Amino acid sequence: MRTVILGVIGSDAHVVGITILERAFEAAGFEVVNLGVQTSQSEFIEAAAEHDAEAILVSSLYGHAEQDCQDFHRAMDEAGLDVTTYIGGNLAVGQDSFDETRKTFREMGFDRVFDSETDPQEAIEALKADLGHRSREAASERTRLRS
Ligand code: B12
Repeated sequence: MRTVILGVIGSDAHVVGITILERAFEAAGFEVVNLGVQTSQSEFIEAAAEHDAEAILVSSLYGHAEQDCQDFHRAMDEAGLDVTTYIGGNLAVGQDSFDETRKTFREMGFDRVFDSETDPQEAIEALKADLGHRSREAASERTRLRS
């Protein structure tokens, strides 16, 4: 079964969103390791390595996501982790348009960025597509190496 790591990063204590996401991803057939609220970068990384996860789903509601996610992808690289990363929630404070917010987090290394209006089903479909794509790439790489 495909495992995803889910949690709310930093000092953020908003729990309702990840509870809904946990149930939706489980119903869609994923194994969900829910780290809960106030999760540090290293807790996400350690859990992903321990559970051999295929994706990390970061939630942030309180407006400090950009600070909390600084150097997250560098720390993942240093840990030798290559997993799909999504972030979602209320990611910015103030008047930024969501396009700006998406750009900021894409540049930080997240594969996909979701706003607080996201239907969990949308993220599930996106993850199925992204993981399918990665599996196909890995399979064709294996075939290439064998030939
Ligand atoms: C309930 C609530 C609280 C409760 C939280 C209780 C709890 N334990 O969960 C309490 C009262 C404790 C609280 C505190 C604070 N809150 Co508050 N809170 C809310 C409120 C009203 C609802 C949040 C909620 O539960 N929504 C329902 C769930 C289902 O929706 P959701 O959380 O958005 O999650 C969905 C999507 O965002 C998305 N999603 C979320 N994460 C991810 C991740 C991925 C990968 C994906 C794909 C999708 C996704 O999918 C989820 C499911 O559909 C919101 C306002 C609002 N209407 O959103 C403010 C809000 C989030 N809070 C806010 C703030 C500022 C705070 C405080 C900082 C206030 C303060 N000064 O103390 C503190 C922070 C405390 C802390 N350390 O976290 C702001 C954040 C502002 C910003 N980001 O710009 C908001 C937006 C209110 C506002 N308009 O100002 N809060």
